[in-house]
Amino acid sequence: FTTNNPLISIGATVQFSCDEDHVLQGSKTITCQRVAEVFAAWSDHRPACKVPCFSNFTAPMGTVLSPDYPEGYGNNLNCVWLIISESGTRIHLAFNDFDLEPPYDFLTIKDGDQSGAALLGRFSGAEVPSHLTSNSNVLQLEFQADHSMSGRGFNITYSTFGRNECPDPGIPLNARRFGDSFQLGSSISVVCEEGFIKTQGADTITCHLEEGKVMWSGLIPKCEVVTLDTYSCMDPGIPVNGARSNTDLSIGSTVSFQCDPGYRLSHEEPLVCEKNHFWSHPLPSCDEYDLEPCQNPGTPRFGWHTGSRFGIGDSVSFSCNRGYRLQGAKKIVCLGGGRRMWSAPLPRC
Ligand SMILES: [Ca+2]
Repeated sequence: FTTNNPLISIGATVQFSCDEDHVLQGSKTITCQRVAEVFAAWSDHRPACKVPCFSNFTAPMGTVLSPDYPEGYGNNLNCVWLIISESGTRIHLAFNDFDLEPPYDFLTIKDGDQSGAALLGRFSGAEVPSHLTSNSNVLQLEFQADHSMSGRGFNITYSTFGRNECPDPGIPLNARRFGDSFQLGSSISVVCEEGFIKTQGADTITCHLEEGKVMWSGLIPKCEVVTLDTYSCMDPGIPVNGARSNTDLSIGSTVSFQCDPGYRLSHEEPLVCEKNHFWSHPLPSCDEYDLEPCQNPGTPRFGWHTGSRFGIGDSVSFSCNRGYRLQGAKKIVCLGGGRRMWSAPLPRC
């Protein structure tokens, strides 16, 4: 609504409209009314232009924002957005910001059209989900909010790409990218600008086939400023289900890791902080392994054992024949671990 006239007379009506990306919420027309002898007021509040809660996106790239992002999305919402790309193409979603009231408000993403759409993910809370790619040319984003409390909402950018192509990884901040082809088999390299350090991803990633899907061989690199003490490496972290033995991260120092029972290190060599402020290897992971039973411990000569189960946590007790004394552990327990050991050696009688 625009006017050159600062004064609007009683009885005049004003019409509002929104541009095509928004829907009008409230009264489309309001009238200037007399309220008392000397007062006038509008018949209703001024309406607002809102991002529609239901819409289809058909442009090859775009942004999906939650209603009123980032001011808070309000209550009682059930929004459905469809991203529809050309047939034979796929859709890539990058989450730029995400904050929904857990667990009552959530975003569900489905791959495909209404019937038989596969669930790609259901997200809530403040953790920004990692990027997603569809297998089909349609993505459904369903957003539900309950009757109270709201978060900032979300800001998602999408792009579309061909079936034998990887999604455009963009040019990471503070970096130069080499390679412009995202076709299957192509590689791109990322070099951080001076003063920035690669905190995620490999130098080169290749668009390849993995489990029947066309995808980048690794994470898109990230270059970040790291306030590095001149004499140390960045904290390498601690593996999940594991522990770290050393807290000295200075150049030349060595850090090793242990895993909780039932988990095994993916590689044993300790990490060494090298002169270039990088660790000699990536952080190992603690991987679960199948627990196998212990072997039958046997019976001591002049004695016997009770207990016939040799699984993890099972125990076997020993006794000696009359006239013999037991030397060693009376009871042993099968311990977890790759070596499937008993808690003590076989006792003697
Ligand atoms: Ca809520």
